[in-house]
Parts: sequence; C-alpha cells; structure tokens
Amino acid sequence: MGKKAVAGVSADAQPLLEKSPTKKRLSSELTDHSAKRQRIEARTDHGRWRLRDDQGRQSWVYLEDDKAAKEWPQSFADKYFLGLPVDAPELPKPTNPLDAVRNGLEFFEKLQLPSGHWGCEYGGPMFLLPCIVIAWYVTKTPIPWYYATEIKNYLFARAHPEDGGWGLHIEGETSVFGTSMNYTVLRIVGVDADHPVMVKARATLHKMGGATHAPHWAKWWLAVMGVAQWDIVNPTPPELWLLPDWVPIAPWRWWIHIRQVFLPMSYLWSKRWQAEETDLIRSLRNELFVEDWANINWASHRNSINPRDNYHPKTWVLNTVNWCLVNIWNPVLRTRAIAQKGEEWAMKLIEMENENTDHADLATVSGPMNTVCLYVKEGPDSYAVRRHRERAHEFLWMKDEGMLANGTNGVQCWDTAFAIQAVMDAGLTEDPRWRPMLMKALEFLDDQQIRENVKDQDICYRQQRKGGWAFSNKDQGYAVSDCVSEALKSVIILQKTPGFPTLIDDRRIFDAIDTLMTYQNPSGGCSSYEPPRAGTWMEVLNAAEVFGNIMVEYEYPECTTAVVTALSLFRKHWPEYRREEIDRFIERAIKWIKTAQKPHGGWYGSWGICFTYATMFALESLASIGETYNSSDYAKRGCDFLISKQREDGGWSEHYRACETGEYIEHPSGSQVVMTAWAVIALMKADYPNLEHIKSGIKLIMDRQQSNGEWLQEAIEGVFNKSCMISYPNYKFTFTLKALGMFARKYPTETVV
Ligand code: LAN
Repeated sequence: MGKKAVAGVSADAQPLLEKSPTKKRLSSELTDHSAKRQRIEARTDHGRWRLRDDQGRQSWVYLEDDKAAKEWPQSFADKYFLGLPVDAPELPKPTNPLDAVRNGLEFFEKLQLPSGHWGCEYGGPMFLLPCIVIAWYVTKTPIPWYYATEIKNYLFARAHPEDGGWGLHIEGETSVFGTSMNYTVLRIVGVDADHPVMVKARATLHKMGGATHAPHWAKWWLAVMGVAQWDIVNPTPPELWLLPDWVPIAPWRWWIHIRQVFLPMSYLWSKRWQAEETDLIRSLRNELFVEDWANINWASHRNSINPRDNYHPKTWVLNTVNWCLVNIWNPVLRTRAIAQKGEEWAMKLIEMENENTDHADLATVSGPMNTVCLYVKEGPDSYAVRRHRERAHEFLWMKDEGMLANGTNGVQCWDTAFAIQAVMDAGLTEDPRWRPMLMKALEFLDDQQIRENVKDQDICYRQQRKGGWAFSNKDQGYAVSDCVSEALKSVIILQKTPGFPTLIDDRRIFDAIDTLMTYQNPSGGCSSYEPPRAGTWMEVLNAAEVFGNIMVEYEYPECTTAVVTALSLFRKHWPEYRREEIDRFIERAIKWIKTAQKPHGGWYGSWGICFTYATMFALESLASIGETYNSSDYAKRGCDFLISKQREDGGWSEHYRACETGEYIEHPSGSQVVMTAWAVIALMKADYPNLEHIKSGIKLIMDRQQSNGEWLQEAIEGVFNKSCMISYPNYKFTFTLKALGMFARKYPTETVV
C-alpha cells in the first residue's frame, strides 16, 4: 500500500457516501448520490445487456426487469459483442476466395445493426473512461450499479499482469497517466483501497513517482477533483481565445481535437474550480501521492513527469512561455476583467459546440470536460447538464471483459462505408443475396449525410461540412475528409448499381464534392477535419506530453487517397461538374503523395498501423492515375518495401511501436490478418507481377477464417497522434473481405487452396 498508511480506507472506498450525516453540506442536491454507497457486484448478468440503436445513436441498456428482458431478446450482434455463444452455423469450407467472401458476409451480415450500420467496440485509449467517470463524480451524477460493476471488471481485466498498472492504451506499457486515472476511476465506482488490485496498482504508481509525475491532462482532472491543487497544472489561459485571428498562434488554428480540449480546460483552469470535497477525495489525496499531501509543493511539480509518459517532451519555448505565464502574466498582468472576458468567450464557444452537436460533442475528452463546465456555469439540473448526462452513454461500450469508453460515439459511417465497398470489390453488389443488407446500409448513409453547415460556422471556427459524413453519426456532425470520401464512394457505387434507388440526388452529391474540395492544402495533400490553419512549427506549443503531432492538421496519405479516389469515381459519372478543378486537385494530390514517400519506399500512417496501412492508400492513389509496379518507380519502391516485410507464412505483421518510432517494427505475435489484407490489397492495386506473394497472403487470410465465416480478433489496428492505439475490430471483416474479393475479381482463374 505505498509509503503511507491510508486512514480509514474501507469506509472511504464508499465514494458516494458521506460518512457523517450531520456533516454540513454545501448544497442540498448532494443528498441524492452522496447518501448511499455505490453498489458494486462481482459481475452483471450478461444475458441482460442490449445495444440500443436509435437511428445510429448507440447505447448499452441493462434490463434488470425480467419481463423487459423477455420482450426484448438479445440479438446476434448483442451476443457477439458480449462474447456470448452466437451459434453461427458452420458453413461449407471455401475452396476459393470468393466463397470465403460469401462465408464472411454470411457472418458479417448478422452484425449489421437495425438502422443499417455496423458498429463495434472502439476502445484502446485508457484515458477516456476516466474522463467520463470523473466528470460524473464531480457533477454528482449517479452511476448505475451495473455500469460501476462492469467498469470495475474492465479495468481489472486490463490491469497489467505483472505490475498491475495501466498504460496510455491497452497494449502500451504502464504509465502514470493510465495508472493514476484508472485507479481513481476504480475508487469512484466503489472499489476499496485495500483490494489487492488496488494495492498493487498503487505500489506501481508510487514507484513511478506518484501522481505529481502525471502528464498535463491527468493533473488537470485531479485538480478539478480537488485531489491535486491547481498550481500543479501548467497554464491554459482562456484569454488566448481573445487573440485576434491573424495572430499565428491563435487557437482557432489548432487541430480541432486539441482546440476542443483546450476550450473547457481553459475555462475551468481560469476558474480554478474544484469539486466539493468528499471522503473519497480526501482519501485519494493520500493514495495517489508519494509525498505527504499537505506538504507537497504543487508549483514545483508543474513539469514533473515520468519518462514513460513523456512521449513528446515540452520544448524550451513552451517551458519559457509557461514560466512567463506563471510568474508574470498570472500574478501581475492578468486582470480579473481579462480573465472574465476569456472565460465568457470560452463558454460561448462551448455552448456553440453543444448546440451544434446536441451535446454529444466532438469526442470522449472534450465532451466530459464540457459537462463539468456547464455544471459549473449553469448548475446541476440545467438542460445542458442533463442532456450531456444522457449523451455520455453513447460513448460507453459493453463487452465480455466489462465496460469501456469508445474513442468517439461510434464508428457508424466509417465502417458502413467499408462494408459496402467490400461487397463491391468482390463484385457482389448485384447478387440479390446481399441486396437487403446493402439497401439498409445505403439508407443509413442517406439518413446520416450532413445536410447543412453549422450555424455561425465562422464565429465558432468550424469548417464547411454540408453534404459530408462524419466518422460516427450526423449528431456529432464533424465531417472528415476521408469519412466523406469513403461514404460518398459507397453511395455512388450502390446508386449506380442496377436495382438500387437514387436516395441521394445529384445536388446532395455535389454538396459532398464541394465540401471535399475544401480539404486540399497548398502542398496538394489532404488533412483530416480541416485544411491546416498553421504550420507544423506549432508543435513547439504541444503541452500534452503524451501525444505527438497534435497541434495542427497535417497532410495524410490516407486522407489524401480517400479524397483522390472519391473524386476520380465522381468524375467518371459526372464528367462535367467542376471538371478542371477536380483534375487539378487530383494531379496535385498525387504529386504530394509522391513527396511523402519515405526513403525505404513505404509511407507513414497516422490512423492505422503504420507503414503497411498508409502504403496501401498511397499505392491506391498511384494506381488511380495508372501508375503501377511496371510503370512507376514510386509504385515499384512501395511494393518492394512491402515485399521485403512479408513473413514466411505469407503474412504481414507490423507492430504499433512503428507509429511511435517511425521505423517498421515486426509484431512478436506473428502475422496478422488485417495487416496481411492491407498489404495484399496494396500489391494488387499496384499490379505487383509476382502473384505468388499475393497468393500466399490470400491463403493466410483464408486459413485464418473460422468455419462460421468470421475472423478472430488479433492485435490492435489503429492509432492517433503517434502514440495512442485504438481498436478497429470491424477491419478484420472489411479489409479481409476486400482483399479476398479483389483477388477473386482480378485473378478469376487462380487458385490458392
Ligand atoms: C479518429 C477516428 C477516425 C479517424 C479516421 C477517419 C480513421 C482518420 O482517417 C482521420 C482521423 C479520425 C477522424 C480520428 C481523429 C482522432 C480521433 C477522433 C480518432 C482516432 C478517434 C479518437 C481520436 C480523438 C483525438 C481521441 C481523443 C483524444 C485526444 C488526443 C483529444
């Protein structure tokens, strides 16, 4: 149990219990959730969980009532996500790739959700659940016992088997960020500090220096809780939002995610708001730190950080800026009037974000932070707080291990677009067997297209989005270049297939194109949510420590290719519309793709792991203008790079550390189906002449397919900001099917088994 004894731990483990009923309360609304102990059980009955799909809004419901459970039986997808037996029928063993596609689709079709989309767990990052749970705690939001129970189960299942800590993401090494945050979550949901899991985690945390050595975001959350003091948090002044737009560092120029996180951070930092003190908070002050809490010199730990958390050390520029803010700006120059103006404008922007997303907010960090801001500003029962509370459920996911937080409010539009394309690549869109599934998917994309720009787009610094699609759903409503592109391709493909209706008319297609055309950077490459608004030098102000490439938009081969292929497809069907601009766009984009090739021949991937993922996209871009292995040195070098990484069993297996280091690294667990699919897709796109390499990859994918048509989960597939991994479980269906289908169409006479 660390260095110090923790007084009264058992009772303190009752986080929502005020021990002494006579204790003076600051507000009467406390009574509700502080009066009872958080109920927590060994496990819930997994047969009672259901995934509700309300037009693409997902939330997990626990049916405590027998009658309700009977009336709403568990679906195949519910059971699959929960790891319960699904009894999918055994299928005839495929003798060729196309039959393997059919078997895969038999299984995958059953995972399509009622509104027509595919969903799945979207976990990986280990700092998201803490955002939600701490926000619940400080806003006195009751946590249902079945959530508390399953959150505990998930975190217990994910504790590092040796040191008992948690990392930045599920496959990462233990860090102060992961451990201090998830330890806090476990205490909030009712786990006793004496529990062996907690004792072990605490010992590890203390060995790493305790929570004084946590990165910025953890310090911020602990300060909000009142477990740490605000002086330990590096400054995030809201008055930065008052800078005129022309100022090169003005926050409107930052990457949308860091902008939306900085916003609520700056608001609460400026207010130095802290939650009401409870026994749990007092207890955590003893548990999370190595030093005696009362004697900690908080300001001296602003820059303390354990090396494991310090992926992107702060630059001397940022340290100097912070020093000036702490020692000159805050104490001497920052008048109350300036602070107030900054807070007011930050709050206005938060309110606009809430209005634009109906309180779903951009993602799982800013959403919970905004909830706290609104709680502070408007009080516990305001509409904004209640709506935020409702929407928080859409970020939670239930699986066999327990309950986790997803990176966004789902993967709806993204995975649905790839599902459609997998059928298309296999040439099966006209097969009546898949028509109902595809029809539902098309209807979903029709419903989810964003029809208008946000209100006052320029005031809240948003990007044009009309006609686009978000990664998740239209409620969240942030169009992303590649999400728009993949959805648009899928819609065009289906609507041009005989037998499918035109749900999305030309005007709406043109809207999507108009929005896509805004994403090109002067270099020719495309970024994610917005074209870059400042140079990459802004990274010198990266204060997050745990992430890289977070301050501004970059150009990505993945996004660039998605846009190029969408425009190319569009151009075939509508050769007149903005023709010259589109031609020029594509030409410039591919020029940029060429410049982004690494000396070893591969491309660095920012959203999937890593060189394998991006090389697939880059080779597709080149192929779209007819540059393939035999005709293009770029394509040849890309293929040679991939071939040099093929393993003896025919597969590929890149490790996530490649994203962190920028060097290709082999995964110790051997070939992965998703990675193998990416590599063979790339080789096929580039017309790689030696078929044996492609065939051995295809064979590996077929060999790994189960007799019911599914593939099993392997290593994590995705990444963001270089250091944090994120799961894309549907990729083991969509990309395997795409690879097999492409092979079947391209080499119809070839056999692999
Ligand atoms: C995502 C998810 C989707 C992803 C793709 C569409 C796959 C990509 O091609 C473009 C970028 C995008 C939209 C993306 C950006 C960053 C996200 C939103 C995430 C990886 C999901 C979670 C992550 C977000 C930043 C997590 C919150 C953490 C912060 C550092 C703010």
